Amino acid sequence: MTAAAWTGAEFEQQLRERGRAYHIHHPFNVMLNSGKATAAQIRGWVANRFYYQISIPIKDAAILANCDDRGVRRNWVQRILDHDGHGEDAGGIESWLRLAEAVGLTRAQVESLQQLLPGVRFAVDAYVNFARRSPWPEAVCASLTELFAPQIHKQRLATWPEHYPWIDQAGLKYFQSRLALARRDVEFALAVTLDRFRTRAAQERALEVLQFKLDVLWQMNDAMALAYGVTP
Ligand code: AHQ
Repeated sequence: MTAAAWTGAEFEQQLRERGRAYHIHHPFNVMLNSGKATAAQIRGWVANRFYYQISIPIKDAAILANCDDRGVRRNWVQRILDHDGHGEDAGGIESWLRLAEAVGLTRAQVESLQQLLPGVRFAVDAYVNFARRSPWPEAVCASLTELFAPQIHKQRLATWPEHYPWIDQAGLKYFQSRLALARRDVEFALAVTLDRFRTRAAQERALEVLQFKLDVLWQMNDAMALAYGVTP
C-alpha cells in the first residue's frame, strides 16, 4: 500500500523542516557570524565561496538547457543575469569581488582560484553536475535551500559591521541584494516543486534532492573549517 501524497501545505512544511540542516548551523558559519573569525578565516571563506558564486549561473544554464517549459525558462533566465550582470547592473559576481576587496583580497587572487580547497571544488562541482544530469525539476528543487537564505544574509548584515569594523560595509552589498532576490527566486522554485512533485514517492525524492543540496553547502563549510580552523 503506497502512502498518500502530502497536500501542498504538508509538502511545503516537510521541505521547510529540512532547514534544521542548513549551513547557518554549521560551526564555521556560527563562528563567522558570531564575530569569532580571524581575517584569514574570513578571507578563506570569501575566496572559496567565490567558486560557488561563479558556478551558480553555470548551474542555472544547465537547468535552462534541460528545461522544455518556456514559462519556467522565461523566469529562470533572470537568475543568470542577476549573477553575471546586465545593462547597468554589474551583477552578483561583481559584488562578490567587491566583498573580496573589502576583506583585503585582490580580485586577481580570488579570480585565480588559487585558494580553492578540494572539498569546496568537489561539492560545488557535484551541484553543477547534478543540475546537468538530473531532470530539470530536481535541479529546481535543489535550489530550495534558498528558503533559508534570507536568514543567513540578514545575520551577516546584522553582525559583520559590529564584529568586523575593518571590513568596508560597501562590500556587504551582495548580502543585501540577495534578501529580495532569494525571496523572489525561492517563491518561483517552490511553486514549481509543489506542482511537479505530485505523488508521495516523488515528494520523498524531492526531500532527498534538498538534502543533497544541504549536504553540498555543509561540505563546503567542513572543508573550510578543516583548512582554516574553527573557533567554537
Ligand atoms: O548567493 C546565493 C545564491 O545566489 C544562491 C542561488 C541558490 C541556488 O540556485 O542554489 N542558492 C544560493 C545561495 C546563495 N548564498 C548562500 C549563502 O549562504 O550566502 C546560500 C545559497 C543557498 O541557500 O543555496
